[in-house]
Amino acid sequence: MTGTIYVLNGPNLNRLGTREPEIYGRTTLAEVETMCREAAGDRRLVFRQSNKEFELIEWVHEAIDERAAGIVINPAAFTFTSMAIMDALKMFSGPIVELHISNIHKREKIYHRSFVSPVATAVIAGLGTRGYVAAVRAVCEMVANEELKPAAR
Ligand code: CA2
Repeated sequence: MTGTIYVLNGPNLNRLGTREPEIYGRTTLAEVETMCREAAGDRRLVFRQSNKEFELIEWVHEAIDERAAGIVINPAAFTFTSMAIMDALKMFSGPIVELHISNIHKREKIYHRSFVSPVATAVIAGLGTRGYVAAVRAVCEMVANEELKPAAR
C-alpha cells in the first residue's frame, strides 16, 4: 500500500467560488487543494477535478492499482446518477469519504439518493469546504490506525 490520498472532484466543481456562494461559499477549488495539502502534511496527496465520468472512474482505478491509502470524493452530480463510479469505488479496499460541501439532505428529493454512500466508509455533507479538511484528516487517522474497510462493503 502507498500512503497516497486521492481527493477527486466531479463536474462543475472547477467553478467553485464563482457562483451560488450562499450554498457553496466563496472558496475556490485551488484554495481547497491548498487546504487539503496542509491537512495531509507529509502524506502524498493527489488532487483532481473532472467534468467527465470516465476520467473519475480511471482515477479510482489508478488509486486501486497503486493501492492508495484512501479516497475523498465529491462526485457532485454523479453522486445521484453513476453506478459506474459506485462499482469502481467498490473495488477500492481503503477508506472512502464521500464529501459534499452543501447538506444534500436539506435539498430537493432528487439530491437525497446517493449511489456512492452505500460503498463509502463515511459521508460528510454541509460543512462547507472545511469538510475537505475534516475528510483528509479522518483518512490520515484511519490509515494510521490501520482501520480497514468495513466488512459490509
Ligand atoms: O455540495 C456539494 O458538494 C455537491 O456535491 C455539489 C454538486 C451538487 O450537484 C451536489 O448536489 C452537492 C454540484 C456542484 C455544482 O458546481 C458548482 C460550481 C460552482 C459554484 C457552485 C457549484
